[in-house]
Amino acid sequence: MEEKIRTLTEKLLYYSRKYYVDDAPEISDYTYDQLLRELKALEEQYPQFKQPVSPTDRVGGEALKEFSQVVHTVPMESLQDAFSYEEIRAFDQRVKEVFPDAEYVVEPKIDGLSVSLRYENGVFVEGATRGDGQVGEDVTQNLKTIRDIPLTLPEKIPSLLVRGEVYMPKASFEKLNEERDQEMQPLFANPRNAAAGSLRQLDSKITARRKLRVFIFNLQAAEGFSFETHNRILHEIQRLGFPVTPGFQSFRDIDDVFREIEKLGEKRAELPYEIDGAVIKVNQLAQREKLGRTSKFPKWAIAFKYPPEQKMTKILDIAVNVGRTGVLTPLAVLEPVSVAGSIISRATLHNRDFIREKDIRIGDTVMIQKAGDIIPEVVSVDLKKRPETAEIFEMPNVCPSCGEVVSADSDSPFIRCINSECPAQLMKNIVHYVSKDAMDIDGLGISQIERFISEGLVHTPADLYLLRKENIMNLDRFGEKSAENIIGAIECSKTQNLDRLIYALGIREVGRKAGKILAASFQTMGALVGASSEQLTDIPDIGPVTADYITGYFSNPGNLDLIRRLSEAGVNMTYQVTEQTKIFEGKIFVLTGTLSRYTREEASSLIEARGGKVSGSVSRKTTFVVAGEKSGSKAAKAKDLGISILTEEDFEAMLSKVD
Ligand code: 0OX
Repeated sequence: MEEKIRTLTEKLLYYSRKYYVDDAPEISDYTYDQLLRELKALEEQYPQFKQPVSPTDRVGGEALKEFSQVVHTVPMESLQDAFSYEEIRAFDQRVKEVFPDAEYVVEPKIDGLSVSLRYENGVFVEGATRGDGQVGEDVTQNLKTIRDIPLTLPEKIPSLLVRGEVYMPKASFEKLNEERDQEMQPLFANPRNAAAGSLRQLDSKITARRKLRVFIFNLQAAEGFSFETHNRILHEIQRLGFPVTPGFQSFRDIDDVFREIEKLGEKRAELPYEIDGAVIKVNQLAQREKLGRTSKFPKWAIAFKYPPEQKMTKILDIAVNVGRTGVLTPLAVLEPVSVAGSIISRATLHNRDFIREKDIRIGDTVMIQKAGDIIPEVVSVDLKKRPETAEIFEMPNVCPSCGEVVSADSDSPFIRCINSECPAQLMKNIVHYVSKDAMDIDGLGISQIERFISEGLVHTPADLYLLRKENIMNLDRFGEKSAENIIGAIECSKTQNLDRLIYALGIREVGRKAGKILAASFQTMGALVGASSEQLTDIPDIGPVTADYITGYFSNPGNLDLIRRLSEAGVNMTYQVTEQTKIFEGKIFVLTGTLSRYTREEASSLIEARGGKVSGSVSRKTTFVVAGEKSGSKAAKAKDLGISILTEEDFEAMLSKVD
C-alpha cells in the first residue's frame, strides 16, 4: 500500500506541475480530480503512509490553534520609498559613485504581502509571513494551498530560501466581495487586505478557497544554487517552476529606468493584479553586498511609488464623526466609486478650515484620492459642475452625539466635545478598551457595546466587570451561549498584563509601545499614577508632551475613579514578566563586540529565556552572530560562513517581538 500511495502521489505531483507550471496539462481536470480523490481516501485510511509532500495538501488540512513563530535567518528587509524622480536620481548617484557601471533591474511592486518560502533538497518545508522582518508567522499549510507555489522542485537543490509577494488578483477580489456581500459578511477594503486576511486563516481550507497567487522577487539564501546577478537568478527561479515578478528587465541608464517606470505606470490599470509602484534593484549581487544597508533598508534597492489614484464623484452629504478624544471630524458621504481597488463611499474633510479653503459644498462634484492605507480625502472641487442647490456646510455648535455645546478654539481648526459623559466618546473608549491590542475581550464589537450603553448597562470600561449573564441574555438577539462567552472573555481580561491596561486607558499619545515602556518602568499602576513629570521624562522614550498627557490624565478625578473601580473589580494592576514564548528554540547565538544596552550576561539570559543557546565561538551551526561595537574576527568568520549578522538594533527588534 505504501508503494501505491507513493506512486499515486508522484503521478499527481507530476500532472500538477504540467498544469500549473508548464501550462501543458496532460490529463483532464476530471481525471485529475478523480485521482486526487483516490489518493485522499487512501491517505485517510493509511495515514502512516501519507508522503511528506502530497498534492492533497493543496485543499487544506486540520485547522491550527495558533501560528507558531518563525525567526527569519535572513531578515526580510523593507524597501525605501521614493515619491519623485529626483529621489530616484539621488539613489542612482549614490550607487554610481561606488559602481559607475552599475546595472538595474526594474520590477513592478506587487501590492500583496511578503512571504518567505524554504525548500530543502527540493521539497517545500516552511513558509512564513514577513512579520516585522525579523520574526514572522509559520503559514506553511496555507501556502501549500496556493497552486503557483511548487511543492517540489525539479532539482534536489540542498537548500533554497526565496521571497515573494502573495496577492489576490483583482477579479478574484471582486468575486469574493460579491459573495461576502450576499452572505452579509463584512467586505474586504482592497485586494491586499483580502490576501492578508486569507493567508492568515488558522483553517487552511478557507485559504484554499480564496484564489491566492504568488510572485517571487528575491533569493534570500541558498546552498547549491548560486549566480552572479539578480536577473539570472529570476530566470533560474522561473526555470524551477516559480512564477517571478513579471516583465523584469535590466537597464544601465537611469533615463531608461524612468521610461520603464512610466511604461509600468501606464499599464497599471489593465494589469490583473494591483501594483503600487516599481522596484529598482542593483543587478550584481557582489555590488549589492558592498553597498550594504542602513539600519532600515538595503542601499541597493528603492521603490518608486505611483501617485495616488484619483476619481471624480459627488458629495451626497456631510456627516460629523465624534472621535475617542472628542474631536469632531467632518466626513463627506460620497456616491460610491472604485479607487485604487477599493470602493470608497466616505472621505475625510479633516476640519472646518479644510472645508473653507477648498470651498467644499454638499452636492459638489469632487476629485478624491486614496493612497495605500490612508483614509481617502477630497483633493479639489469641480466648480463648473456645482449645482445651484449646492449647500454650504457649517460645523455644528453642539455635539451630534450628546447635544452638548462644543468647544471651539479661535486659533485651532479643531472642534471638540468636552462632555466626558458623551455617549460617542464613551462608546469609542470602551471599543478601544476591549480591542485586540488592549484588553483583547473577544466577542464585543461596536454593535454590542452600543447596545449595552443604550440599555444603560455600561458607561465606562469598569462597568463591563459588573455585567452578569442574565443582564445580557435578557437583551434581544443574545443567546445564553453568547452571553456566557462574553462574560468569560471579560473575566479573562482581568489577568491581562499592566502594559495592555495602560494602553487600554486611551491616554493620548500612549500607544502600545509606550504602554510597555511605562509598565516596565513603573511596575505597578499605583506608581504610574503617582509619577511626576520629571520621572516620566527621565524615561528615554517619553517626551514632555506625552508626559503632560499622562499627568493630565491622572489628575482627572473621573479617571482616578475608573482605575479604582477596575482595581476593585479584580483587574491586574502589576507588571508580570511572563514566561517567554520559546521563539529562539533551536537557534544558536554568538555574541561579539560591545553592546550598548546590555551586558553580555543580560543578552545571554534574554536569549536563553526564549529557548535559544549562546555559544562562545562561530561555527557552521551558529544561527546568528550579534555584533556590537568593535566586533572583530568572529563577525568576519560569520560573514565568511554566510551566517546572519545582527546589529544591536536587529537583536532588540527580535527581543521586543516576544510578549
Ligand atoms: C514587491 C516587491 C517587494 C526585497 C528585499 C529588498 C528588495 N512587492 O513586488 N520587494 C522587493 O524587493 C525587496 N521586490 C518586489 N518586487
